[in-house]
Amino acid sequence: MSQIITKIDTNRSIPPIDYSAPEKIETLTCALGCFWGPDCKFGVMEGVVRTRVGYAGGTTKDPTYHNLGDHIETVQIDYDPEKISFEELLDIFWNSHKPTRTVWKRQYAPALFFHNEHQEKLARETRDEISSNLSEKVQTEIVFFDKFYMAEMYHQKYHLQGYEELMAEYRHIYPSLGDFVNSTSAARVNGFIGGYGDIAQFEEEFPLLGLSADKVVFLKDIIDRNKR
Ligand code: MHO
Repeated sequence: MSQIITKIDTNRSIPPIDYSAPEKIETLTCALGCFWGPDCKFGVMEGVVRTRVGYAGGTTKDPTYHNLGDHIETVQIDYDPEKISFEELLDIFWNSHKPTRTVWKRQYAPALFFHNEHQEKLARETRDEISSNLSEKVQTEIVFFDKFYMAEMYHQKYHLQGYEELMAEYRHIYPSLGDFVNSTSAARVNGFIGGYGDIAQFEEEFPLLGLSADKVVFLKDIIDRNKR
């Protein structure tokens, strides 16, 4: 209910990209080392609705960043299956790490946490295919998704949170950090800042991001610098 009230508050303008979410949403949960990067990489992709980072894959109850136990830094992506497929996201997963590399710390182990049989089948098939072309053993874990613990707020959209100029606007739009984390606009902007997406995509999407004109210029400068 409070969500709806937020959305009709005329003092704040919700970014157009956040007006509505698709009816059908699917989730991908995976680990690719430090979760700040994959939060950006997936967050910028068209079809990705929202992202969050957290901990999964272990048995320790209520892990925190400084008390992770046997959990892994994990990113969770809600996406619109009409716009992007699990296959495409899985492809990015495999292309974003070296599956044969020995893991030096469980916190950074690559893993795919499947949510259903369809995801499991595709994950195992692609793993076998990759494995058949390699002489070394694939170390990447493919395991059933059990539980995801949300990471501390300062880890969410980490790169974006580093820019006070932009955060001031987001705080105005989304006084609650939870709404900020769930924002597609925030996911895209975090991704652009992290070095993903390109100027062409930015030119197309900036009118939907809900940023003021000078912050659009500010962000474009960051993207330009990233690409140099
Ligand atoms: N090397 C990074 C890892 C952070 S990530 C959330 C750092 O400590 O700055 O594990």
